[in-house]
Amino acid sequence: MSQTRTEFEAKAAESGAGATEAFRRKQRSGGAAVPAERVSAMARDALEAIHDVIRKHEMTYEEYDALKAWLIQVGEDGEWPLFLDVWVEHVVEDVNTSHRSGSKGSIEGPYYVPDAPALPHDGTIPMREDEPGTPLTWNGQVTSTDGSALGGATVELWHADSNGFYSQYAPGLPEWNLRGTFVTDEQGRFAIRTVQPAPYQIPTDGACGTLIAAADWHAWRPAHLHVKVSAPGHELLTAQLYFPGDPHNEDDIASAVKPELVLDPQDAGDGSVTVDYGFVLDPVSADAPSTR
Ligand code: MBD
Ligand code: FE
Repeated sequence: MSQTRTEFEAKAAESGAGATEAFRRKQRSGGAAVPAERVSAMARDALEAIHDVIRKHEMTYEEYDALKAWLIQVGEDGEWPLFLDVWVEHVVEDVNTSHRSGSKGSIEGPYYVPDAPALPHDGTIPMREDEPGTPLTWNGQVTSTDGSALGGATVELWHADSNGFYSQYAPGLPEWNLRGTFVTDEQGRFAIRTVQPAPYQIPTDGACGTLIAAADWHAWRPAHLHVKVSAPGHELLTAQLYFPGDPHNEDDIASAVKPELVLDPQDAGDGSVTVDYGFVLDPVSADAPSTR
């Protein structure tokens, strides 16, 4: 990768390869075996659902071949993580967090990277000296469902820049740009300085983009902040936060917006924006499904 390339030259196959590699690293450390009965039951139902679509629409052989060619392309472009996280993960998230009484979560998506630089409870996320975008100051508190403050909780934040690109998935950006790990103070509080992200368009030059163009859909997610919030004895909360008025809050391609996740930013009057938003974590209970 040459140093003179910029984020605007991002390629689907490059971000796809990166997301595939990152997923494999995560799997190695946390992959659990799925019992054969569940594999059998879910695979059979998935195949039957596909058979139903073929019968309902009387799929032609031309269409079957187009499907086969497209599936091969998804793999070649490394876009399985993108495809699954955009069109499937939101249901998995829903099923696995419905027991919670604390804060709503949302999907992780393909661009999380663990072990982002550690910062104090009050800190500025790593960014370029001339980082474009509206400065954003975010104050919040992490509590448990009983209202007690969670000091020493971890708030991992990652998001696209004001051009809609993620560090490590587009060229020309510093490795940890707009990625940081904050730790709350004794009152569970944090104060984060960053910049507002832009709406995000998934790569249009790969297989997912081919599907979007062929179906005449759009490729947009609303502007969003990604977080993972964790504290000992509590379930990990993976969430995304959104900005009011974004046209794509209503038609997110990844179906990951919930009304509870829309921020209420205030104009600070100096060209920057402040926002208050905190998290309530559910204590771990014996019968809760595992979530990451
Ligand atoms: C993203 O930035 C994202 O958050 C999701 C869920 C899918 C694709 C790109
Ligand atoms: Fe994202």
